[in-house]
Amino acid sequence: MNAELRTGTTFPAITDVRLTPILIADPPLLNLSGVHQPYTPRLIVEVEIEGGIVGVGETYGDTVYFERAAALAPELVGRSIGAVNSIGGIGRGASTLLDAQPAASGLRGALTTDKVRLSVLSAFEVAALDALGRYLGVPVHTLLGGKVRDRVEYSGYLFYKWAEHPVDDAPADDWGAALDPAGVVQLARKFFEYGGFRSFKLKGGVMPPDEEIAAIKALAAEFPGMPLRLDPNGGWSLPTALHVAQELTGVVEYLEDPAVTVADMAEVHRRTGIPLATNMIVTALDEVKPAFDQDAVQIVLSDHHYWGGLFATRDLAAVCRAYGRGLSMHSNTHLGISLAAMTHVAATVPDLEYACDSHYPWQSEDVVTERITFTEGAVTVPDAPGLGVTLDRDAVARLHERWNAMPHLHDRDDIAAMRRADPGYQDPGIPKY
Ligand code: GKR
Ligand code: MG
Repeated sequence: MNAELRTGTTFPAITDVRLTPILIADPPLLNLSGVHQPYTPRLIVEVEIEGGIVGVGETYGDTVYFERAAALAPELVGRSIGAVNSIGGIGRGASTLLDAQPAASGLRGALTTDKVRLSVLSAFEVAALDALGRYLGVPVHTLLGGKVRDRVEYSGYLFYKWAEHPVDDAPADDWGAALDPAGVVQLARKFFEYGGFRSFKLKGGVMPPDEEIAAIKALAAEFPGMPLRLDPNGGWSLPTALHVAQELTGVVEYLEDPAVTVADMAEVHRRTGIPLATNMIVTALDEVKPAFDQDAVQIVLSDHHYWGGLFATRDLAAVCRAYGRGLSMHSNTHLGISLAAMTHVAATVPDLEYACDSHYPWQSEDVVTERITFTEGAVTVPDAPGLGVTLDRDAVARLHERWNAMPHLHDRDDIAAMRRADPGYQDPGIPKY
């Protein structure tokens, strides 16, 4: 591309969009609903522009996302790469609750048709920004207005887990089992060695609440002064949530989704004063007002996938700032493309006071040629053009072959995965405790 194009108002058009669903190895991490499958779906998006530059994006990969992406992708073709904002309007329409809620999606609030659309468009937007950044020779954070920090802090995201999946031919991991307070502390030590994390989050809703309280207290004793969080994904009744909040006030920096309704979250905060974070009751713009009006949420955990992209994440940051709420980041199983996207946008948000969540340490496989590393709990903000990652096409092809070979795992279902270990297992429902 010539300099004239770069300085003018004409930008190359998108010529092709490629979608590749993949299955990536995932350890046996336990949560409210059950256990992670040995392999989890992700969708890789490649956006090619005139001149051959390709940008990459990543999003949730279950069937509902893949099908929507396939339906919307043709609408990208022909659009100018200089008009990334126009992507947000693709497929806009009335939003309805999805008839069949994919099993693991409930851990991030109710799934609507619009949340699926936004999750797809976010990957299109990230890929377009990657391509635009490569075309202009600037990093994505510059396209978002510029970074205000050079490093983005992440918390060490701990899970109760089994040592291995209870099925044949499953991927192995070196993290070991963590099923009691001593196991959780041991896991935290390993996480600290791995990435020097300066804060820890424990995925709760797994063990009876008093055991999880004991695990958090054991972490506090082992890592004095370190910010800690506990997240049962809305799995506690109001009395249980109040009990945990009373026990952990002053021990955790916040509780995450201790209850599942706005009213119960508001009650927990009103009666205990403990700060509450969510990635379940504020997951879309129309959920902001009721939760903020009732003071049910003090920190919103944004997820650029279902909020609709990196610009949408910055919009959410402005809303939180206006209401005096904190912002941090939610994470689900993801790879290096999404970690890079999270890091770019987080680098541009001025008042990011809490370390972001990331599942990335749990992923032994990736689709980028160089794994992203955590040093002293932070990722250095990439300054190379675009996202600053390179797609490993061989890895994508390999993981796509696995997706072809394992149709029964195309939709993440933690309940079904638990049933493979315990055929009589029933969905505990909410509240679990
Ligand atoms: O991966 O088991 C998991 C998590 O529970 C995930 O599904 C949640 O969406 O990590 C997430 C959270 O913070 O709620
Ligand atoms: Mg959460």
